[in-house]
Amino acid sequence: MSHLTEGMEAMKGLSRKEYAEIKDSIDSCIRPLIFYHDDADGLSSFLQIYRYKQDGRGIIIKSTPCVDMKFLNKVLEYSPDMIFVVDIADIEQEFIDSVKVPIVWVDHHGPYERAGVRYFNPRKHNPTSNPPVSYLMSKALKVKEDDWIAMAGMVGDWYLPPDHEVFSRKYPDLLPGTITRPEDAMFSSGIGVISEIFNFILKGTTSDALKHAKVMTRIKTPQEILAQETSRGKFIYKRYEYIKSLYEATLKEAKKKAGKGHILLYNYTDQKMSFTGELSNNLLYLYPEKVIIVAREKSGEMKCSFRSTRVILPPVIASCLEDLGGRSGGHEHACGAVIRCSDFKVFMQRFRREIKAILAQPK
Ligand SMILES: [Mn+2]
Repeated sequence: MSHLTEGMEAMKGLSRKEYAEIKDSIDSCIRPLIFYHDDADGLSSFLQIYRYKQDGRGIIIKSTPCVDMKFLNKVLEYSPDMIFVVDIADIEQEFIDSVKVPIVWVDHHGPYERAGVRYFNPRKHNPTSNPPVSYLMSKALKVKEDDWIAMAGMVGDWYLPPDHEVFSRKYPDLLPGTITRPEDAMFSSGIGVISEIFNFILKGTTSDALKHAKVMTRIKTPQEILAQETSRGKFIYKRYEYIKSLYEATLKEAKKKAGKGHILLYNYTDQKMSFTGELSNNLLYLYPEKVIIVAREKSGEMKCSFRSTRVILPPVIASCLEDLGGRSGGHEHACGAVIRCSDFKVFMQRFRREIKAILAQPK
């Protein structure tokens, strides 16, 4: 192995200096406004900042992962002295130019070219590196009591950190030492349940989600929720159970779509709640050989989530979308796209053909 590749291997996250800069900015502000993605990784990243600081306000970014001019009033309303943006793929340049408040952006998508922000993204060093933001935040802040919050975020993003054995020794009930694959942590461990709780309490209306996220800022231990030891824990668990029952019904329908083919396509319509990300992860776990597409129909568009263990998805999706004008983005083996309903059939014809050709090549 050359020195260069060794260096690349070592660089899975951010540099020591960058972690220190993130921590310093959190230490130096007094009224942080924190924008975060509406999933376990986003919530975990928010919670780590808020719990460390014991102050601030969180704003959940649902649907399109971009902080744009729609959110300017949130900034004016709270008048923060610093803005944090965590686990959000993009920030509109106009928003950056308009807020007149320092912005610290920690993310693992893209990277994008933006001016006037302090942008921390491991993909700027190594384009194949993709540790969750909850991992980056835990490396920056190193709060021992919040290690379970950090791990729930990572596992929710299909990731186990290199030192997961340390966590297993401290919390054998949450992550048995026998578990070494992130998907097993996600679907068959206590910490996986916490991840699912993080994902599920963010469902529904924004005000419901915020209410539950706020209670999460005060929870001391995972057992408080899992064993419903306190009224706070009970409050979180009850909401989780309710959403879980809705989810299970949808998953049951989706499993019926698994046939003999290479592709499992499940489409559904739900006006209130999206389970698209969770369903596609769960289906990939159950059918690891298949390319998974979960598509939710809303307002004339198909909001799709793609998963595959083998195919590098973004270029395939982009080429199938070429003249159709949809949008797509995400990671190599987990990504999303929005496609007009009227174009979906054509898209799927192309996609099936492409996938068939790719899977026909030797591994
Ligand atoms: Mn996310």
